[in-house]
Order: sequence, then C-alpha cells, then structure tokens
Amino acid sequence: MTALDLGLDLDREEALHLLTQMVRIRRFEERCVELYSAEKIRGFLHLYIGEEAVATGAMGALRPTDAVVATYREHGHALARGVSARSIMAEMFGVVEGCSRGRGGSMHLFDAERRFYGGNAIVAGGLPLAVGLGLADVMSGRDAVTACFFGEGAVAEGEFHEAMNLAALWSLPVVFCCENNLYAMGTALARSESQTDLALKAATYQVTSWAVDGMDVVACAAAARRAVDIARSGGGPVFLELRTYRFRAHSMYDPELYRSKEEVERWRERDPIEMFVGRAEQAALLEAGDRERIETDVAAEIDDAVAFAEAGTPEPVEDLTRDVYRRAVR
Ligand SMILES: Cc1ncc(C[n+]2csc(CCOP(=O)(O)OP(=O)(O)O)c2C)c(N)n1
Ligand SMILES: [Mg+2]
Repeated sequence: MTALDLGLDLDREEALHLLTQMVRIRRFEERCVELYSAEKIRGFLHLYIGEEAVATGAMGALRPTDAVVATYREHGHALARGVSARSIMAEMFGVVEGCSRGRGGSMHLFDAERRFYGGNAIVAGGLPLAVGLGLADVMSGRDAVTACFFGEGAVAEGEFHEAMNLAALWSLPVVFCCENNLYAMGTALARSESQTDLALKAATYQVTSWAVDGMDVVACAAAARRAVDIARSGGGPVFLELRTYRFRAHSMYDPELYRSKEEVERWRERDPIEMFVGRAEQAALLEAGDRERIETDVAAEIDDAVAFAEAGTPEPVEDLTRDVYRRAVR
C-alpha cells in the first residue's frame, strides 16, 4: 500500500523526523523517572508519556519566529521546539547551565531565543499570556503565530473564557491547542464540565475549532498546519481539541483511583509511537533498522544531556539576590 492509501501525506524524511521527535520525548522522560528516583531531580515532575504525538505534530507547523506557550507538562514541547536536551536536563537538575538558569525546574522551562514562553504552573495561566503575545506581534507588525498548549482542565477557568473572547474579538493569530487527556489530576472531564464537547465550547466565541485524534501524529501535524495557516493569513484564532491520554500518573505519585487499569490498557494499545511505526512501515516510509538507529542516537543524546547536567554548576551564593526586586527605601 502507498503512503497516501494509508492516509500518510508525508515523505520518508518527514516520517523519520516525526518518529525521532516522539522517541526523544519518550526516552528523555523515562530517564527523568530514573533520575527522580535517584533524587537527582527533585520537586514536581509531570510526564507527557502517551501524549507525544501532539507536541511533535503541532510543532512542525511553526516557524522559528512564531511563539510557543505551554504548561507544567512541557518537556516534550521544549524538546520539539528545539530547546536542547542538555539545557532541559540541566534545568531539571537545578544548575545554572539550565535553560532557566536552574531556577525554574521541570515546570518552568523557558527559552526566549526560541520564543518558548514556558513552562506555566498555573492552570490556564498560559492562555492570557498567549493572547498578549499575539496582540504584541500584531501591534508590532510581526508576521508571527502563537501556539498555546494547555490541558482540558483549563476550560473550567475564567481565563479560558477571557482569552477566547479577546482573541476572537481582536482576531489574533493564536492557535489554542487543548490537550484533552480526559483528566485534570483526578477529575474526569464529565465530572466538572456540563459541556464536554470542547471544540463546540470554543466555537461559541466565534473561534474556528475542531477535534483531532491526538494519538495520531500525522493527524496532529495536518491539523496544526491548517490551523496555523488560518491564523497566519488573518483568519483569527483557532482552537484544536486534541484528544489524547497520559499513560502515567498526573505527577510522579498519584494512586490513580479515578481510572481503571483496563482503561489505561485500552489507550496503551493506541500508543502514538507504535501506531505510527506500524503505519509508516506498512507504507514503506520506514525501513528495517530505522527504529533501532533512532533509539541508539536518542540514547546517546540523553546520556550526553545527563552527563552535562551532572557536571553542572549550582548557583553561587553571590547570585542569590540576582533578579530579585525590592523597593528602594528612601
Ligand atoms: C489555578 C490552578 N488551580 C489548581 C492547580 C492545581 N493543579 C495542577 S495540575 C491540575 C490539573 C490540570 O489538568 P489539565 O488542565 O487537564 O492538564 P493535565 O495535567 O491533564 O495535562 C491542577 C488542578 C493549579 N496548578 N492552578
Ligand atoms: Mg487533562
């Protein structure tokens, strides 16, 4: 069967890129779990495992001049955006070589050069930020789109409604990527929202919106391309409801009493990496040996990132008040 017969509108190079990015995210986070157990990484750690297709697919639609806003579950977005594994791992370790100088940690990855504006720990906190970035770009005459990633838990916050309204009212070039993984910590969507069709909800604000299979990296990439095209060409904001699932606990520890093991198993059968490999091999976009080579390269990249972080420098005592503001006493 040809790639197109299988719904894969991409070439071999693109297929290798998508697989590599998803494997990088998966393996990076698996290593983080080990480092967390070894107490090398401390604090909160929210894993994206299971959701890799969303960030991988969406990020490919953006230019370097576009902006990205994410949540505390953002390791994958940072990696896919081009923030180096070294500087992310160093940030996890809390050393000055980290992308936020070691002051942010897992939840606050930041890289102004790549227009990666966090890493935001407050649920829905990134949405007004994205609206502000979109407005600033328009007012400054910059041809840029802002992609804002957030969980479905954000739609219950007032900021979601304010952001949708203003983005639509001012026709801002923002693509809202709602990662609907069905749960906000232990709260299932249907227990907190009267309207669970999130694309419909966004549409009430006159925002172009539709739902996407968030486990299918090719569908995510196609949806993001279309959404970014609309936003870039003056069509106003777009809302994508990317239906996905996290395979792991909300944070590192969570008894997971809110969902059954069978439900998790059912979703694992739709593992975005394995599904993509299956289809791409069938379409002869991937060849024997590709997967193994990618795994080897990724393992080497992560080993290197961990060694870099291990050799990192703790912030010197003299820097403790750096960037800390205080009012001058007259
Ligand atoms: C304003 C606010 N309220 C509560 C919390 C605590 N909290 C952290 S994560 C989370 C769940 C968010 O779920 P969702 O938006 O679906 O994202 P997911 O974790 O599923 O990716 C909550 C309630 C918070 N960080 N910010
Ligand atoms: Mg969620």
